Amino acid sequence: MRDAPPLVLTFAGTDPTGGAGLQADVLTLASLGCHPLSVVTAVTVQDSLGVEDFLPLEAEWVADQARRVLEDMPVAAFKIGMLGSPEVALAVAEVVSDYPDLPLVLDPVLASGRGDELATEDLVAVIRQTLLPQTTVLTPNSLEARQLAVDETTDEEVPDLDTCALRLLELGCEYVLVTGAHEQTAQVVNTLYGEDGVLQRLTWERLPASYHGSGCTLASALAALLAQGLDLREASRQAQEYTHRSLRAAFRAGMGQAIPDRLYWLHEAGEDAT
Ligand code: PXL
Repeated sequence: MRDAPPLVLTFAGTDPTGGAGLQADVLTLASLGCHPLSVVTAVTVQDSLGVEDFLPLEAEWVADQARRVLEDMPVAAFKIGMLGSPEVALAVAEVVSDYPDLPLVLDPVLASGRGDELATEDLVAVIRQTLLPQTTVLTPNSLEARQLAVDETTDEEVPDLDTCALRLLELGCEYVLVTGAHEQTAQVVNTLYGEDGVLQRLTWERLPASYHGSGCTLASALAALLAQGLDLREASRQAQEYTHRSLRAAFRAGMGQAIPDRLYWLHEAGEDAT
């Protein structure tokens, strides 16, 4: 029997479109050679246009799913996506606190691609207080970075993105990778920050469509590559490259956002052979 590939445990909400959430994570992790372990945090009702509704699981069910596999299998990395409620976030924070040496990638899912709210201010507060201090790499888009860095109960002016990222580091995460697709720039600029400031700034061609689950793809790819032992800068570069290629190969399955093809290399291999 061969050795198991690296096991990556994702905590995520289900997305019946297969575009984002748990399904995006599973496809990405498998595509990059890891075995996905998946803990459902919430169930969503959505289509390619947006999220209609969601139901968070009972927190105890989330913790039980995770503890059962964690006691059976040697997990190499965690990825956390949509949490659905403050109670679920607390339960997840408690589970991962028993594994402080494992890399943890946190994608703060605060809204859908269309902007449907997926996290209340209470949930954001729990993420700040209990999950950021346990996070190896936080992967907010620029909107999430601003929302997490600024306390909405004050009327403070939002500082620039670099300052927001430094604040997120002060809240306890080791690294922050801020993605720039939502910024009004000709190209997409993604910036990796560590305690010494900017560690890496990579620029990507701005692609023409809007994509469902691009953030899930990036965060899962990063978790997969860290599970395989790549150092952070290299994992960040390769995860962005993988995401960019998945988006380039995206297809339109419904009326809304395009779905990234996390298995793009299957078709590339086919093209080479003919
Ligand atoms: O792309 C963020 C995201 C993550 N997880 C779930 C989602 C979405 C966006 O719609 O539905 C379950």
